[in-house]
Amino acid sequence: MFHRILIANRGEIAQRIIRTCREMGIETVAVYSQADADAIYLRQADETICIGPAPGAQSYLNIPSIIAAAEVADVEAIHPGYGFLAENAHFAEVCNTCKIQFIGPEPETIAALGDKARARAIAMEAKVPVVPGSDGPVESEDEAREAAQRIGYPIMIKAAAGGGGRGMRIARNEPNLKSGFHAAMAEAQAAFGDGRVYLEKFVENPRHIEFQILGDREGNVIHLGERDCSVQRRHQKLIEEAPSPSLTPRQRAKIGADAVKIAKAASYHNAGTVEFLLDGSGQHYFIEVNARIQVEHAVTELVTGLDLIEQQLRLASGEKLSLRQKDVDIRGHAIQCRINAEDPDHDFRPSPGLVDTFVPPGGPGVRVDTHGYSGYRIPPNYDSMVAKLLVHRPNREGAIQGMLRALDEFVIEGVKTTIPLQRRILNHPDFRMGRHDTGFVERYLAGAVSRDQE
Ligand code: MV4
Repeated sequence: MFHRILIANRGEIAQRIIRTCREMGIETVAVYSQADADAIYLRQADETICIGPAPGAQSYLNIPSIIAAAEVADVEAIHPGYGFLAENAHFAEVCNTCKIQFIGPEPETIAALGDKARARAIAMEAKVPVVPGSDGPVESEDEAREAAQRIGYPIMIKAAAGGGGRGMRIARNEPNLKSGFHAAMAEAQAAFGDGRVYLEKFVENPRHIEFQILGDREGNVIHLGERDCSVQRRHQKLIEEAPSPSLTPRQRAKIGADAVKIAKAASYHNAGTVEFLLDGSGQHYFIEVNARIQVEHAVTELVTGLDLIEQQLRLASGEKLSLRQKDVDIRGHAIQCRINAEDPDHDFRPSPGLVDTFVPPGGPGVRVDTHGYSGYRIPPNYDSMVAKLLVHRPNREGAIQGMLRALDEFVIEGVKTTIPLQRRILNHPDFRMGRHDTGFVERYLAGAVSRDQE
């Protein structure tokens, strides 16, 4: 096992990684930008190094700065957390070159899965259902039109280098496809430096189900069940839960086995997530793989009793998987609310600044992963998540009840947060019955706006 690692991230995930390292006797080196000099995770690390000015590009995304810090601090490995450099194949490659273990999959795997058209091809090769679509990227308007004819409208145009909802467009007919194809290509080129796009049949109002997987270097792969992330607004997840209220045990076993097939086909080592869409008839379709630990990993920790950061460290240091599929036991129900500092009255724009009072809830089955405290100033430079509030209970009804109580108890003064919206969603009959899909929040908010205007 490693003796000393560097954490190339900030906020709650930096703190989360430090916690596991301390329990495992691993020394931690935390890096920070000038905007994070008063961050709480810096007090919990064994060593801290400033890596640059506030903008991410000059600090948490600055590969030479981070590698220099790792060399100076003499670490054996780097944990990238989520976001920033977590899925940057070039960074993983530089770590290898410098004889620093990147805590994640190999650069080749990150690169293969980062190309969403290639990931689709890997899934097809593994005989896992994908959404009907183009055979790889479409190179011209004519090729796009012919593929769309074959697939049938509506069509979704997706950037090969995209993912997570970035660079997507819906075309409901041929004129739409023509304009959408050129717009999506230009957007993808500008955003990712890679203008390649591919087509998929547009699945209307799907549910979003993702399977947590773990793989070791001997090729053993298991899944830890799913998370249902259907409560989203503009591709920002608001509420995540496990298990999904819309999967039967049979479906869970089938889709989980498909997630494992994809991971094996991609030689996936370490922790990752395989994303699927579930349509109204219960059919699942692979969409993409996230080659990192995710924000919502703790939902899986609560229902499995595992520490996923510990699993990542063990797998990255070369250990074999310590459990088999039959050892994975999903117990009870867990829900997470991402508490973002955003202003619901102004289109959820970020609401950074001074948090005067910050009193997190507690009690049975309540977990709060946060870097917030009374007097903390949320910098405007990074994402606006201030806390992850999780509740674990024997069943879904109990978890919702506990979450409503915990949201009520949470005191955050000085900044606006998403808490009022999350309370309303948890009280909504469709959510209560588990009947919501990915269009739920936007339909509900549109309804609320039109009512207000009456
Ligand atoms: C889709 C889709 C419908 N059909 N692909 C959005 C995030 C990215 N990971 C994939 N996404 C979608 N892909 C096809 N062929 C609908 C979405 C989608 C969505 C997916 C998950 C959660 C919320 C969503 C909201 C809008 C669209």
